[in-house]
Amino acid sequence: MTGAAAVLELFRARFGGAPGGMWFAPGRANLMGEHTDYNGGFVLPFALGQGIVAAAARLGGRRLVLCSAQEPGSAVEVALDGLAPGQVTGWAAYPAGVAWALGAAGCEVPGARIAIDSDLPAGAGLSSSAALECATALALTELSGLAVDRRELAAIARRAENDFVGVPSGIMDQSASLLSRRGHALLLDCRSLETSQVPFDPAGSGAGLLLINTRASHELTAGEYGRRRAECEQAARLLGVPSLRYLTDLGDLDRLTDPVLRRRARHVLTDNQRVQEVAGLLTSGSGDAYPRIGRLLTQAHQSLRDDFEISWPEADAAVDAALASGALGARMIGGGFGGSVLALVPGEAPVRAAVAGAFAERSWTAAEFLDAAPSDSAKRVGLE
Ligand code: GAF
Repeated sequence: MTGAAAVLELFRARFGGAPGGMWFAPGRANLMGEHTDYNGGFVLPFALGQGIVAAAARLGGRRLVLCSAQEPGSAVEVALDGLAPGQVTGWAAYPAGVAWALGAAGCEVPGARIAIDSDLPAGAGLSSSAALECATALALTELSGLAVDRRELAAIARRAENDFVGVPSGIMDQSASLLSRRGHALLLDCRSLETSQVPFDPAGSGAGLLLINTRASHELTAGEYGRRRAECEQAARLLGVPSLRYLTDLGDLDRLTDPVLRRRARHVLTDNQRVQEVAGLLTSGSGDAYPRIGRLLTQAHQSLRDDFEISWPEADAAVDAALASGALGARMIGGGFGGSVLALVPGEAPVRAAVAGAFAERSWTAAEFLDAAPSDSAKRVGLE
């Protein structure tokens, strides 16, 4: 049993009765633009078919009662009145943070029971946290009949993560979960927050997307993410620009005397350019678009590995094995230090075999291969 049926069963078993509705929010993969979002730059993510389902019902009294199929143990109860950052920890901080951020945005949040289920592997860098926030945000607003614009909802979900959970992430993941469209990647300008849907159908051009969970778990709260963000802010300050987004010329970087800051800024500048190049290639529909996008993916991996220094051994080995077995390109995705690799492949089988072999040779836990179909954004769901 999966998806809506499983979460409905969980709701009935834990709370009794039927939910008022069920909402699905997808995880994301990112085609291009890593660590560019909080630098006011460009990103090009797409929603996955996998995500979080929340079954929710209104509850008299000002409290949330939360349970999750992935978190055995008793339900977590959160009082809504006087809710403040620091009061809730662990997985429940994400939905509680959304209730808090909605309240801070002037949305009257009802008491609710919420049961949660996920088919996203945890720690795989596929934005299970943002999916949890977005499923909760849709559930709480729709249960109370509030129509909140999706861009605003993304900002609210991000605020939950930044200010309630304490992770200094950008706006990419929540935007991907709430604004994506099937068969498209979402081009997001993180400075103006303008978006456009870029047709993205590799299968239609004889290429496939393979998502490789390296099983090296990633943890955004672990400090390195925040350190990279601080380094970027320092580089922007030294260069006299509001954010690294304003850089357009590699020559500008010579003014940074610190080699580490220079490398960080170079990654952001070149990745912003790669996002625009990939979006241009996809829009042009040119015959060699996918081989060229593949090469850009691999360049991005090199930049993330050497300039931003956030790759990890399993990702490097997966990228090398994918390229050696015919992939058009491959790169690590997400915040770094663990998680997944995205490969653009002419055929999956040789790449799967090569990656599996590379991991077995090193006695690493076997990698997991996942579908990466550009999918629709969060929505209310029923039982199929
Ligand atoms: C994580 C963050 F949540 C995003 O905002 C983004 O910065 C990403 O890492 C790196 O591109 O997913």
